[in-house]
Amino acid sequence: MAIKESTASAVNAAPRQFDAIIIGAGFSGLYQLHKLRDDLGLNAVVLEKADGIGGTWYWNRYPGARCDSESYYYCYSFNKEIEQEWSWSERYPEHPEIRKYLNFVADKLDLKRNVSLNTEVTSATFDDAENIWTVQTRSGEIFSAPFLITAVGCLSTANIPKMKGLETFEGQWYHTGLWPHEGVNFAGKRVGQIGTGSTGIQAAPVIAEEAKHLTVFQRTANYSIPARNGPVTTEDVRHTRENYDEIWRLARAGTNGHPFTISAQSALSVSDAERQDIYEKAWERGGLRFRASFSDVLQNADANLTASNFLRSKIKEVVKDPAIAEMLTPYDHGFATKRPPIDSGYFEAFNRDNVLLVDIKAEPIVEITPRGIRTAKREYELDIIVFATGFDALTGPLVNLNICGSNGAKLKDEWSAGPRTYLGLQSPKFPNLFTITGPGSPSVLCNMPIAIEQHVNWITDCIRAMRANGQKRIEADVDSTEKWVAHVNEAADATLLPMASSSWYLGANVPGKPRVFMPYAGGFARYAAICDDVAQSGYRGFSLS
Ligand code: N01
Repeated sequence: MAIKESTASAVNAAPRQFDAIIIGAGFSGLYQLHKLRDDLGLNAVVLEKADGIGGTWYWNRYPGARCDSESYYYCYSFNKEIEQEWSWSERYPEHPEIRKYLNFVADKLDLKRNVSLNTEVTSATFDDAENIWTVQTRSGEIFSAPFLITAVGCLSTANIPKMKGLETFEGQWYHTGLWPHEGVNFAGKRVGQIGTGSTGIQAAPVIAEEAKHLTVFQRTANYSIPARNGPVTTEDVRHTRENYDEIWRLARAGTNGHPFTISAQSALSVSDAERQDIYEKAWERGGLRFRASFSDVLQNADANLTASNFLRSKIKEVVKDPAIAEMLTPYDHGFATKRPPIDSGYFEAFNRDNVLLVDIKAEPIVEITPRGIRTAKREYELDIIVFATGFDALTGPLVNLNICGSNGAKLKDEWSAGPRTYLGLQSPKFPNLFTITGPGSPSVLCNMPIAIEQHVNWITDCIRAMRANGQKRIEADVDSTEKWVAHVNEAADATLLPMASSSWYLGANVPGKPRVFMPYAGGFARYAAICDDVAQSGYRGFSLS
């Protein structure tokens, strides 16, 4: 049974003291708790806003929500028993199965007793004299600890566009990242979906099957690769279990934490026929691995164009109406310069009689009316509006915690021109605060569990070393942070990633957000080696006392 947050009586109570406070009970918070409690013997607590564990997967329950990484490697790698006991049912796990997995792990390691559910952190303040973080919660309860670790996820702050008239809408509206647990009954309903990112591309075909009518409001056309989802066979499970060491070795050795290698050959080094054959095979195999077809899809614009053109031709093959196919074809960015979605029947959905595509660049949304959505051309009558409009990614979940560091420095102000971190792990003026998969680390460019484990292991080793040396305070230096921020930009600029002007990697999806490329694009293996080297050097670039 998890710790339950006490309510009114807790107001103004003395702080509950811990060795470490972890915010968030998803993949990262749970593993961090295990490491600090079971390896270091610390009195650690996880504070979780929701009434269950799961983090991102607790909230993302929209129709079609499943993982785009394959199940056999979208999981922890630190525990052999868990590896051997758990088996996935599908190539891409659906959201309930991921929550089931996390509950299985939490129960197996007896983690829930140190998780305080229904505990929303509203602020965190550092005391320079004592080197202590004090965390306040929505109910007024106070927690304190020398170490504060944010495990709040990268895609956990919903981006709900401020659309004129939304409050007048007489139907129901939902954001995909805050989906009602009881589900939404689409039967007989006219549904409008705004957004065609990874989420919208997963949701649209499922909603189209259930609803009377679906109107998809598209701002930017997107590429998508078929997922080719299917059941995991007993043979698959056996093979995975027997080969886990090699699977993890491959995942950690690569760029994106996936257990496959990117082809060594350039897309421009082969004949047209050979290239077409390679892309066709990758298309048939499905999934994110498509972008590993050639070495330079994300490095060379001409190489990228070959992949983009292949995928554009596929849209025209699948979608029967040439005018709709043309509207669905992206021309403003190259394939994979934005996070590439994978789908189960997305383009096919536009062949259905009950699905309509509206290009809101050609006819912008003017307002939400009591009866639906009015564009510059006409009103679309709707019973339900689904906002698949993404997240205030990476920085949103951190800035919203109201973090106040050394000498009253506010994270919100320090990051007003974009996030400034050293290794994505710490920021100057915020001593003893560690961020798991924060901006400036590979995070969202990576298979998340691999990125999470690397960060949790590094943070745990750092705290272990500090305790062994009698050190009480660690803070990223300004100089090392400036250099790291410059290196993050340099790594992004060595790829085609910054070219997608509407990418959430750049913060472009949130009006007013600074345009800064946030994740580290230098590759997971390279990043992990840098972190290891910093640790071995005695934490170069940090001040310890
Ligand atoms: O969000 P997005 P998402 N008016 O930002 C549009 C991960 N994920 O939730 O492109 C009209 O990608 C916006 O248009 P534009 C994955 O990393 C993982 O789909 O900005 N439209 C876009 O079409 C993914 O990348 C899994 O012009 C507006 C869409 O809404 C990330 O989550 C599964 C708008 C938002 O797309 C985010 O994906 C699903 C406005 N005001 C997602 N504002 C897994 O497999 C935004 N849009 C684990």
